[in-house]
Amino acid sequence: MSKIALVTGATAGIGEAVAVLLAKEGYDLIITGRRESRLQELAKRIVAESGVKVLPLSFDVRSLESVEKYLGNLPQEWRSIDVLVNNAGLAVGLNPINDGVIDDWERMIDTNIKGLLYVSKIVSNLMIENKKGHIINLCSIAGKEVYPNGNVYCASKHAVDALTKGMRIDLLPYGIKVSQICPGAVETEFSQVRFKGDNERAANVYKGFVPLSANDVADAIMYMVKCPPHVNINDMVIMPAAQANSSIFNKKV
Ligand code: NDP
Ligand code: 8X3
Repeated sequence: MSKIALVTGATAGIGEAVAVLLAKEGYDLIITGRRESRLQELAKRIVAESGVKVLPLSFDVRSLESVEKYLGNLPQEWRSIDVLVNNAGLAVGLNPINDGVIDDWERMIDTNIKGLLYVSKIVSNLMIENKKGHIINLCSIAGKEVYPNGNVYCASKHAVDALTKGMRIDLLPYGIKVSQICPGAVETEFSQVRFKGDNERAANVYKGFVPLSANDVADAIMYMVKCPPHVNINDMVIMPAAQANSSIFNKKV
């Protein structure tokens, strides 16, 4: 019987890369993201390249109503989800707390914490029904450490770190694995989003060293996915070799 994986935020970056790798492993895929046309294009590409089934669902994880509408009413053949990658997330702004933009704070808290919770509640109940499952949360080095002006983004990822631990305890009796991955700097659309389209500032983040690629992180996620049933990777911190912690880099500029 084929296996099913759900990847949130598959329209770019890490989510897109892991969706492609899961399909190569033969998983049928539910992919989500707000950008409908990108989602449809990715679905077509994956079907052509890997021949698996793909269900693209375009919605905003911040909307409980939408999450319930799409994930709470999955067609029967898509309800037996084996792997959930809780990837949709973002940083918006990089300001000191006294100069924080309330709307930026709300976007990060609503997406990174509340969106992850809305998705996890529905999918963990499906996994309990099916008596199997593996949830992998995208945390960050920002969920382990705090860096200057990272305040609310770091807090949202510290919340993911705590939620991963809590979910692992609560879902243990049902045989559901819960893991997280905590990457350092990965060159994706992340900094373009953080700096609101200031692409020069975004590109500067990755100058002078080799950052992780979305594929590097996707490979590590696939390692977690492919562990035998009795093995779970609770937590993985993955960094560029040129990054010691959240703020110390060996940049050649
Ligand atoms: P990208 O910006 O490249 O991709 C983010 C993805 O999340 C997109 O597919 C986007 O889709 C989706 N997304 C964002 N907001 C929402 C929303 N409200 N509803 C649904 N989907 C949403 O960034 P990354 O691939 O780098 O980030 C993926 C995850 O990895 C995030 O959780 C991020 O915090 C984490 N991370 C990233 C690191 C990095 O350095 N890049 C390092 C550590 C962790 P769309 O816009 O179409 O909705
Ligand atoms: C993304 C990595 O260090 O910019 O989570 O917070 S960092």
